[in-house]
Amino acid sequence: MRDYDFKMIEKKWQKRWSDERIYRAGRTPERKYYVLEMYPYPSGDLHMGQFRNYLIGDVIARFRMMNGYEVLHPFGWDAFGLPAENAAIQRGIDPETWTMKNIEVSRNTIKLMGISYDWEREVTTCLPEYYRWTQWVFLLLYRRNLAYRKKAYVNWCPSCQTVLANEQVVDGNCERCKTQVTKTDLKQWFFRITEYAEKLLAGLDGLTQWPEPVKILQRNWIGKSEGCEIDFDIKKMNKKISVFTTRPDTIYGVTFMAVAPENPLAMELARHGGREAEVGEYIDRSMRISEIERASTVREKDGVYTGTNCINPFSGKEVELWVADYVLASYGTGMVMGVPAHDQRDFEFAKKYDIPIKVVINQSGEKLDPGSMDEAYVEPGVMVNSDMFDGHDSQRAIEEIIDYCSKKGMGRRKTNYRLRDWLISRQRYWGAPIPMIHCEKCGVVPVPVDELPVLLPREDVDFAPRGKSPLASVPRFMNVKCPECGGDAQRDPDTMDTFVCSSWYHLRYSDARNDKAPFGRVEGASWLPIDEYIGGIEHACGHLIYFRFITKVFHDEGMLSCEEPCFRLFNHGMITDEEGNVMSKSKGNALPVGPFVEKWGADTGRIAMLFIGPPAKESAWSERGTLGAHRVLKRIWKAVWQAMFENTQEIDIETLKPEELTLLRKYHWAIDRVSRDIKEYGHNTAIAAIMELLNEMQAHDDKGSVVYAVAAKGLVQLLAPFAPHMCEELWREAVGQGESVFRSDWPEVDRAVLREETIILPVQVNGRVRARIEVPVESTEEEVKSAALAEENVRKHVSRAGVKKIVVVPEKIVSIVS
Ligand code: ANZ
Ligand code: ZN
Repeated sequence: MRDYDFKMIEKKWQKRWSDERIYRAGRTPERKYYVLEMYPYPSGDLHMGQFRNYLIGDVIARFRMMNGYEVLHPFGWDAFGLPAENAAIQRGIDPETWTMKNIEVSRNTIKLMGISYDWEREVTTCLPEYYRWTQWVFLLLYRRNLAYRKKAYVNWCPSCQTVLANEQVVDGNCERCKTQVTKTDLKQWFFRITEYAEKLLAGLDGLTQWPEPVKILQRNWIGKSEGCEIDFDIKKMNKKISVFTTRPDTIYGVTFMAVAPENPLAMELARHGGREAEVGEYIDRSMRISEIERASTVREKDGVYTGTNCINPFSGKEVELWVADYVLASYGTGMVMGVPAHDQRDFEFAKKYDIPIKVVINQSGEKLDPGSMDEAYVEPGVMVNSDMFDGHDSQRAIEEIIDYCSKKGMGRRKTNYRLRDWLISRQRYWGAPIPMIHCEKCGVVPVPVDELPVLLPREDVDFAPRGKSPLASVPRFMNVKCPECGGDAQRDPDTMDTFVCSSWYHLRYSDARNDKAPFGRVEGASWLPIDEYIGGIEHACGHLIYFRFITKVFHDEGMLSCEEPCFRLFNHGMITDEEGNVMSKSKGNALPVGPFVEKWGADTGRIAMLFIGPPAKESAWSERGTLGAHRVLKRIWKAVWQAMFENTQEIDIETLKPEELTLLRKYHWAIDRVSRDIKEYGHNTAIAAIMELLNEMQAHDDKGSVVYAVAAKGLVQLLAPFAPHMCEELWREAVGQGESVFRSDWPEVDRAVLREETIILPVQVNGRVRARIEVPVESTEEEVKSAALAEENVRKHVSRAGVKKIVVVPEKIVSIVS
């Protein structure tokens, strides 16, 4: 037996795998499996904590390879963005040099860990060969009328003379110079994601293998609400205003109206009411508060009267028009009808300014007295003080009133979404230039597709923020000829949000070197959708909505057959230090990979990382874990070398000694466990099963037996996805195989050996049998539950709200309440 010389082994196989291109994905696979981990931002070197999701994905990719799939497991870099620009400003290196250096360092670190990426498909979003197609995506959206320009408010620091991102505004002040931030309006590019609100919402129902929390976050983010718009006449002004409400049943309780400060109507009403000064001052003040603070339920509501009134179309009563900053300009019509008796925000507002409170909905049987209310009554009930609707059930009256409004021409049915269009312009240098040209004569003209990419200028750029895009001061870049009239024109000086780059990278991987199109139709159809996508939950409402949106646009363009980018999403837990702080460079507790691998080897790091706990849960990294993992590998190394692989007779169960049968059973049990656990993200328990098999082998006296050899050979295969280098070495040198272990067939469970009995259990959903499942008698409760929930017909009957309760009566029935 040789020593376990991990340094030699890891170096040797990393080179061989790369030379033999064993991770290379084909063009049009027959039986495909696409495993993807969210790509990183190259801000320096990658540390150990960041490897968890890459390792989780790597095990799955290798497992699928051994199960006869053609696997696509690619990698890339989210390489545009602010940190590169800041580093450039601070250290005087240009952003590209800084970024490419980080990529180089991180790539080597990944290679050290032996992850099965197909480097021939690597994408780097800041390179022209990639961002050319990001620009193409922009033009695609423009052509489909999904990209448009409008004025929008942005955070503005009057001292730095620059636009600030939300995260650069701290307590209303500029992060850098502490000056109070104001708002300014700039013409900016938007993607019309709201056009896809309904599709994005409906699509969630089909994503049965997405974590429920992500879907809930997306549903709330899209925030569909159904109601109506009601029109009010403004007094002594030939003008109507409309408000969006989900509670038209409270229309008789309106005692004031409120307009958002940004709404141009606010000043118009103030002028009409002769209160320009007061209102103007109020607007200035409220522009300094962020939307988040404004929408906060705890902040005291305030506002100012415009001096103008309007008429309730139902009651004919006159009410005051106010400006209030709890009204959001970007939602509904940027106006609300104030119903203090039945809306808490309106209640607080009315209390503060002594506005009347009129109760129009009573709890059945009980009469509410406005004087004694200390909060709004928001529940449904019976309508009162509402003319012809008195006595009606308020819930039903919502529909009646909407119909009545439409019939009388006083309003219309309306569905609103919280989702806003996606602001993609950035007044920054380090991003993909927006491929548009501004011509005095022709207006806004797209750059012709065959002139892409619009290259980011590398020299003579002043990155320091000066209140406009850095590109605006590079004449070489800005001055162009108009593609339409040939006259002098200007480029758009803005760059795109980096979330645009990542909204389509999963598509590029299907055909990463294509220089005629973002990807080929055939390649896209062959590889997409992603089979498993692994990353953090923090992207639930950003990237994970954007990439669904862009995928749907490609689908509608006829370039993709799938409508969703991926059907299975996994959110991994974070790696922390022993005190429970998330491992990160900024916290100073990041474990560098290079020295670790030097000391312990990549395989030890991989086992330690994957054995640390369930992949979905947060887990603490420890020295002890590393030591334990290293010892296990050494034991396995020894146990495998002890086997006599020349013994290849067929095993006849009938003639086996009891000790041999025990080992053989354990082996088949381990195959079953490891296979199931890898599919269900139980990487840690899969390793535990391999360790149980190892214990059984070590307890086995006759290391020369055929059964021992069979178990040892199988163990090498089962462990290969987790500790690929050591297993490849054992496979070729100890077991004596000529081809890579990753080209071998995953071992098969022999149920006859397991002698596993199964039973059939009925599965009820809300009291009715919807399926029958066959499960092993020894299944745990969790296994029975997940088998039940995996049934197609069960899923169909579990309502959108999900599972409320699930009860397993052992060996009898599974009952689900939904
Ligand atoms: C009158 C009313 C009475 C309302 C009542 C609620 C309760 P969702 O469900 O989130 O869509 N609203 C409308 N536009 C607004 C804006 N631009 N800024 C702030 N609030 C706005 O909320 C719809 C409700 O939010 C609407 O229904 C409106 O208040 C308010 F007892 O109208 B409601
Ligand atoms: Zn022109």
